[in-house]
Amino acid sequence: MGGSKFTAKFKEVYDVLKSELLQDPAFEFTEDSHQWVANMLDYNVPGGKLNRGLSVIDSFDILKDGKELSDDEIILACALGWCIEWLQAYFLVLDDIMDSSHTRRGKQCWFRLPKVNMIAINDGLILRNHIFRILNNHFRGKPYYLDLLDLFNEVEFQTASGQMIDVITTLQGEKDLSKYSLSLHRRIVQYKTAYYSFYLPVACALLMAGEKLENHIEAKNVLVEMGTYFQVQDDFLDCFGDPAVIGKVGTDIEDFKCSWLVVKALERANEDQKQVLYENYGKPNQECVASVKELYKILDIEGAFLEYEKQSHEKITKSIEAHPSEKVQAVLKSFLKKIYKRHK
Ligand code: DMA
Ligand code: MG
Ligand code: MG
Ligand code: MG
Repeated sequence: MGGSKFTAKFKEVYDVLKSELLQDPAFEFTEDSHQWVANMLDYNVPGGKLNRGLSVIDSFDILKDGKELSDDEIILACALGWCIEWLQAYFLVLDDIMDSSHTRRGKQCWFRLPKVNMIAINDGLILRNHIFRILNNHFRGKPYYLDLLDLFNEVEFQTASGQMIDVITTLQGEKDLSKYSLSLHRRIVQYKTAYYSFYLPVACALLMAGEKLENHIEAKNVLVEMGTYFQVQDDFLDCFGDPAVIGKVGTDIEDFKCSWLVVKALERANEDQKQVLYENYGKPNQECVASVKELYKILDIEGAFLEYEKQSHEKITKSIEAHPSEKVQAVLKSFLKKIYKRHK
């Protein structure tokens, strides 16, 4: 995980944005509501790896090609990075409800706190609205403001659509493992993860650098590929990661998720082993979960993952090296370095 030289500055900007949001003239805060939002933000926004947020300023810095960033540019790039972290917080608060998760970033999921419960849904909406409050505050006068709004709207739509297909494939009464395939998996993860986690940070940096996004379709394709790889890692860590390190306890097996692991297992299983999967996958019962994990061991799904990781890294590196612009190559490589062989 290559640290960013902007980490300290980035964290400072969080406090600035938070205090601006808590003085938003469009809403008259009372002491209670002020306290609620302050606490909700601190609980949900800053506690992650910050990879996505930092990638905006790291990418922008590379695009400036050695030219020192002005104080104003630093603040703007950090604010955009935080908009992505806010977007992520919004999706995670709702994702944890839909996935019946218990822990996130080493703490109870927000909706699991007794005093929060389903207020978490509205908190998700508040987090979402904050993005556009921040963009309005800091970018209203910029020539790329409309492009930014379009970008955030489009990526949010793609992510919500990805979340939709992630959950509708698990619907009760239609639990059918035979429909799970690598192509379905790919479709889900491109939409639910790749656009917002990989394309969005770089697209933000490109817009700040005065670029037009329609000229960067190649970079977008590579970033979507990286995002797919990242979500395969997430699927792997859900089952094989250390909860103390990843900060969450996996639920994919119980939730009947179209995880890369189950797709691989179906590919490798004989008829008897398939039967074990059909009988145990998607049940909220620890013995069933253990049987599935046991089968993953027998089928050496970990070995399959390591092989995938290697091949995917090679393929992405080749696509990066085929890119005509060295600056864009550097942006993509720095992003790939942040995630290759990650453990959290
Ligand atoms: C997460 O997929 C996707 C979004 C848009 C939050 P996931 O449920 O696998 O994520 P996690 O493992 O972090 O709950
Ligand atoms: Mg989840
Ligand atoms: Mg989910
Ligand atoms: Mg997951």
